[in-house]
Amino acid sequence: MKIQAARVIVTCPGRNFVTLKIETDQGVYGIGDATLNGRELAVVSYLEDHVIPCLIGMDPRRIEDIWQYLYRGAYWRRGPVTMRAISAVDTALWDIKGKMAGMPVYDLLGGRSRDGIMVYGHANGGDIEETVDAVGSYIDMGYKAIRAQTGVPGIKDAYGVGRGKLFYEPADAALPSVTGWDTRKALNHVPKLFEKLRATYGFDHHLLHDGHHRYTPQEAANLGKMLEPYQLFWLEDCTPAENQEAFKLVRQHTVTPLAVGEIFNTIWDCKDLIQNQLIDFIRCTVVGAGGITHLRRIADLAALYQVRTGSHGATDLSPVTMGAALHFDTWVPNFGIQEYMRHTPETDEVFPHDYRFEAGEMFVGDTPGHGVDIDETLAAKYPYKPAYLPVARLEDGTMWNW
Ligand code: GCO
Ligand code: MG
Repeated sequence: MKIQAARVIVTCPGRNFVTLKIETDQGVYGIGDATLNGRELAVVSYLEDHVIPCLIGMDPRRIEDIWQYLYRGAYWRRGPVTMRAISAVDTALWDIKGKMAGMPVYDLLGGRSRDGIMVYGHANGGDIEETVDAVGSYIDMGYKAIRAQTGVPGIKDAYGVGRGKLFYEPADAALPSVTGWDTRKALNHVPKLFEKLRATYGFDHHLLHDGHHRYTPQEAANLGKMLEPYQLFWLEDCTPAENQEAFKLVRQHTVTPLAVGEIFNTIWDCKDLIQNQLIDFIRCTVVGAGGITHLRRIADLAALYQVRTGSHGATDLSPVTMGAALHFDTWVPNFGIQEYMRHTPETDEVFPHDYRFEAGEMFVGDTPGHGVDIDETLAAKYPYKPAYLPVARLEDGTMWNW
């Protein structure tokens, strides 16, 4: 069996997605997500110019060998562009493997560990009252877990506050828009949101919050301590994680559960965090961290230290990633939770899939492979549209972490 052809499909049904399609000489094809929000075209070139020429003629059944070839063979290892390209190839090959075996990917991995996958949605609002209402609407939709983000008085375009109701789309301009940040204002405000949420809805639902890399370790520890009475499911990206040791300081001061990893791209980014039990959930994804093959390694390491998975699942991860992630989540023994921001209807039309949402959980189908396809005719109707993530500056103009 050989890889006969492969091509990259870029489409923008409301936002940009990059999809790799690998075709074999036996008429079976597989698809993988290669979307890197705001840097999509870098991955397109990496795949078209440096990966696809090497793939032609390879045996698609050799998933591990191809992974090792693309990782070690690049010489320049790791990084979001390289690892997204590898992820896309890996995911497409697992899709092919499932189709050839007539089995859904979760069965190839080792079968079901659960039926339903608990997911969390994104509730947000311009102020605390709006956000409290938004959380109520997610509770009404049946969600058991809800992330809450609110506008902060005095901060321009606070992170996570969308303009629509269901869809917060951060890549909002052809060149980066500038948002503001002020940690003191956030620290004075965020605990009030969760105090109000618990007073309104009690403690029956999981509440999550995303710090989005904004705090220093000491500030993150302070926020974690202040949130303890509200029993969050997790505080995410509380401080930048390039320095994994920074989490030691946070961990010393708070028992608020910590989650990190949506921007990680290999096990090396989180090895120390996991081995020193500095986090409770690892957020790496199928699309970002080397595909199913590498994410499985990360999850197995995490399991040794009772760290659970909590994969990123924002709108900028395509339905291909969502489908593959749900198969992974159905199998992985140390599952924690899956982010599910929902996609727009036009996106769901471009990417037909068999997963479904019901009463706060997602369920995969039993279609062989990962159960997601791409309608190339429809995809062609939505040409690429340049879109960048915002940047953030402090009030004195200092560049900060968006
Ligand atoms: C999340 C993420 C997103 C990211 C986005 C970047 O927790 O869902 O932090 O909000 O900002 O995925 O492209
Ligand atoms: Mg996040």
